[in-house]
Amino acid sequence: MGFAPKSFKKKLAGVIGLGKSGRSAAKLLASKGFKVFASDTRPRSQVRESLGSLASRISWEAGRHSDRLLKCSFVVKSPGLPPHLPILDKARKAGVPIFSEMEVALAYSKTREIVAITGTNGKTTTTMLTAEIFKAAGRKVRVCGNIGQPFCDEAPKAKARETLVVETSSYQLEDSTDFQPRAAALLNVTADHIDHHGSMEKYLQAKAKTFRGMGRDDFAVFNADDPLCLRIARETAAKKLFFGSKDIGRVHAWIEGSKIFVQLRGSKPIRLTPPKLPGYHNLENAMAAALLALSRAVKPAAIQKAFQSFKGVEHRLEECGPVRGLRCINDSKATN
Ligand code: UMA
Repeated sequence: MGFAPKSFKKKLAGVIGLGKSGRSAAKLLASKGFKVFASDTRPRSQVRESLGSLASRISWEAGRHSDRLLKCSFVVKSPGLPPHLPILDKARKAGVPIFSEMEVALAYSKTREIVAITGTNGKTTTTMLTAEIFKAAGRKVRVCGNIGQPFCDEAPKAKARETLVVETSSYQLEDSTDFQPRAAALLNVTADHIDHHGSMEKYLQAKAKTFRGMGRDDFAVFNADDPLCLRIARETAAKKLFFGSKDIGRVHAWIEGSKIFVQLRGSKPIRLTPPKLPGYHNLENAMAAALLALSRAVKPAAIQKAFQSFKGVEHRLEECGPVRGLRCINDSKATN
């Protein structure tokens, strides 16, 4: 069962980890009338500094995760925390529900118009490009998630007509249930974060969670050239859209020469000039973003407009000029 705020009579919320997501969750829950007890293993002075004015509005501990957390009605787990941290195992044993920061945030959101992007690589660029396309179509957009803006900061502010464009990581997904984006894309899957999840299978299962809750009116976008994406595609009830280099005629977005073509069922192929970004993978990112947009009834002209103006994400495969004949690229924002 997902996070249902009204089901907790005691209104005692635990938050584990006080980085970006934990702080945001603690602030949101305190503003919704919960008594918050938050816990972080960093030294007291550091935790106090990062909490700022929130330090006087909630209870908190530093340097450890004490059993006081087990007295809470539920706990919110920061995404980066190892899934089998002793305090989390104790919570499971004691029957204390564990929720992700994403799930808490979405419970307070008024919009159902969620567009999610996940995958091992390319998430941030595709999230930004997708948001730009929706903006070019005149939609009101909020961007949050793994991209660096916590869900709890943005999702509760979203009005019913706004679109939430979210970057989801396997860390955020592993503790979430009831996640139902209206459109979602899986860009690629390669071995990653095995130290955190414990196995490739568990990593895949976390990624698959984006698509399992989707319904028959939702749209799921997959990379047709990636066997692991195809495997996850089998697990969703959503309408499937594929992009890829091969099987022209069976995919909904493909590349011919320097152009991208997109075609939804029953319509004519649409030719688009992709954004000027380096690498084949950025063509894949653009195809995914275009399919997400078309599935939410964005007009091709808005996609093309955003493709033309999109300059990429700062510190992501950013050209920084030649140095002594070498082409230099800044990719310092990459997490892999
Ligand atoms: N902590 C504990 N106990 C522990 C371990 C950590 O209390 O046993 C505390 C640390 O002292 C620290 C806090 O937990 O104060 C860190 O929490 P966190 O690792 O969940 O990090 P946040 O600052 O909340 O940032 C998270 C995401 N980080 C991770 O998933 C590791 C950010 O993604 C995300 O931008 C942010 O939430 C906002 O949503 C970063 C990332 O590297 C960019 N993601 C991975 C990736 O892209 O590969 C998944």
